[in-house]
Amino acid sequence: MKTDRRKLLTAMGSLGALGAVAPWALANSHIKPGAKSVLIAVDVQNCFVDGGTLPVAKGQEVVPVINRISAAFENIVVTQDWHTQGHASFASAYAGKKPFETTKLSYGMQVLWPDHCVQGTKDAELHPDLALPSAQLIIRKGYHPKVDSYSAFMEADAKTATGLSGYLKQRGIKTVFVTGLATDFCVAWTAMDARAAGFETYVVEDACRAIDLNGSLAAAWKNMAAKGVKRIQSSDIQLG
Ligand code: VGL
Ligand code: ZN
Repeated sequence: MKTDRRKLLTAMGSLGALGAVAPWALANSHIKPGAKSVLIAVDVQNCFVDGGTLPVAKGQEVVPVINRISAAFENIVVTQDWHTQGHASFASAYAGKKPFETTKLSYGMQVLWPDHCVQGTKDAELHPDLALPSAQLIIRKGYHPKVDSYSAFMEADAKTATGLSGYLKQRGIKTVFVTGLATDFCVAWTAMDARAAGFETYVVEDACRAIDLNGSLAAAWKNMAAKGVKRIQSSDIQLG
């Protein structure tokens, strides 16, 4: 008798716990992007995969994931990191500086990178397996010689807009899904600026890979969460 009751209480306890979970969290593929959603594929370029000038570990793994979920989107925007030679974000532009060190520029701290994604080079081309033929806009960023731009919306000086926010708003877009490279730099900054511009914003975690420099990945997720960016997996997106 006593044990039965305990069993019953245990069973009720787990039912209670189940009841506390939002119903959609139990089902897969609960997010259906509509006509007012856009998929942004950030910087899926030769530069950021093996053989590139700033390879992100397992960077190429984002390609099939992005290709697959693209079927769910009517609207797709692609970005390209697009630097001038001798760009201010390159360590080689400063005597005595090495890649992954930092320096202070007029707009604040700048991480210094290896020379990468120079305009017109093979390194700056989109990854050859990225298959997004219906993409409507390619936005290039980081082309001002003295200003970096991790974000697809706003350059690092925090005042020069790329025009992407206006483009999306004029097209009636309300929701942004961010994917690509790198999670903790261009993806995170793009997602946070999308929120700041008023878009509902998702980052599709398994459609991104990170550089993770001195804890930058954990910091990026924390900063994104604080700004209301939602973290999801590609399996959360309903295809077709
Ligand atoms: C990126 C570092 C420098 C990125 C671009 O795409 O995340 N990271 N330039
Ligand atoms: Zn760059």
